[in-house]
Amino acid sequence: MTTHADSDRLRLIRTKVEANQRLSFEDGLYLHNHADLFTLGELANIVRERKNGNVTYYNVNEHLNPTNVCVYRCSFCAFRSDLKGPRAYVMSDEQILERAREATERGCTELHVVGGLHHQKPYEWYLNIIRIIHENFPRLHLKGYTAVEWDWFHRLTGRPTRDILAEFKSVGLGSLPGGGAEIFHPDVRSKICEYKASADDWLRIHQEAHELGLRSNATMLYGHIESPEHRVDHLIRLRELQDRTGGFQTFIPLAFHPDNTRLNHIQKPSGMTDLRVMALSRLMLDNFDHVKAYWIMLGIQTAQVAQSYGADDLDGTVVHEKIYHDAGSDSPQEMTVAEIRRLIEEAGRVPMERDTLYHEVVRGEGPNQWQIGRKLQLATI
Ligand code: V47
Ligand code: SF4
Repeated sequence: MTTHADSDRLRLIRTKVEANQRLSFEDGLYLHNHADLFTLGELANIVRERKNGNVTYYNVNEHLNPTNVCVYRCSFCAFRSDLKGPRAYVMSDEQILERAREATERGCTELHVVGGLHHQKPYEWYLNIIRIIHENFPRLHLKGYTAVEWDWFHRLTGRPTRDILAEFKSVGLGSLPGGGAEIFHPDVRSKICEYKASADDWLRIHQEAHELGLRSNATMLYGHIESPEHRVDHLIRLRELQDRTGGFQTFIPLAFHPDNTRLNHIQKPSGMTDLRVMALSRLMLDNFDHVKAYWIMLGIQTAQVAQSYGADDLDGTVVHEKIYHDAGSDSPQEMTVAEIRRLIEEAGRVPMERDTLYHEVVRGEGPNQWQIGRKLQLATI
């Protein structure tokens, strides 16, 4: 039940949001636990429209997961396989290049490259993937490898992650995806993915990437064993790094999908929770330009509604997604550009195709005929 004290608190938070002032940890927790969803959405929409007007972005992309074999055993993961497991696969260079060719022929501007940490593959294997794709298909932006993978490359070679990032950049890496962040708080991280890169490693690696001129994304995996405090703490740690570097582009809240995981006794988060976390993220991350409703993970309906709860980006056409489909996602395997645009227009927003770095994409006749246009910022829309 809402009390007078409650409504005073909410009024104060509303004043802060309207004045473009930063929300505290306590504000975030209060919003998470007490604000009704409608109010939360209304407040998040103020920030969303201040930053991105009425536009919702999308991109034309495909995913490439070169292997699902992984030395780690994160309890939330249905994608990974043991080295000799029946589902284990490793793509050959030919298969990798074929995927990049397919992406190019479909008019993709981006290939999203992430995978498992294979017990037997050397550092050069991962480097070569970026090198050969870039040499053969230089127009494809390669958004590749999570901080967990960069940390693994450090463990393989003993070299500093900064040098490794610089080497990958020199052979064609374009930016970093936001995966591997999960929940930063050690009370949770130690239970769901104890051996892989720590929160400090994740944040340091993104800082190094930003210092090298590589932009990156950030994520938060919610809806498993974490509490509201852990979610707000996670968002504030990201906000603090963004204050220092300004290198993050987009935040993507990721809803836990339990099927085929060791946490399959947990129910997947409801649509109400998805929208609450989306709106809270938009409000707390006042220094992030974009918040993405990743439709593969949210489902098409919730992604559509999320455009009124803080989200200004739907990600892409996303062909060959495995991580969520292995964990029970019943979203389709891909969406056509026409479908994405309809989803956006039906929500009363204006669809705009972007490249990975948020430049306008100007399309000609055939799928391959596209040019990168101006940098998309609210002031130029
Ligand atoms: O790091 C794994 C998560 C992430 C499950 O940067 C799961 O543009 C839910 O980071 N249920 C990979 N989540 C995906 C990712 C991503 C996706 C789309 C766009 C971008 C971007 C990044 O998926 C992993 C992990 O946090 N994950 N298993 C699961 N069962
Ligand atoms: Fe491996 Fe990534 Fe799955 Fe963890 S989430 S088990 S690091 S593939």
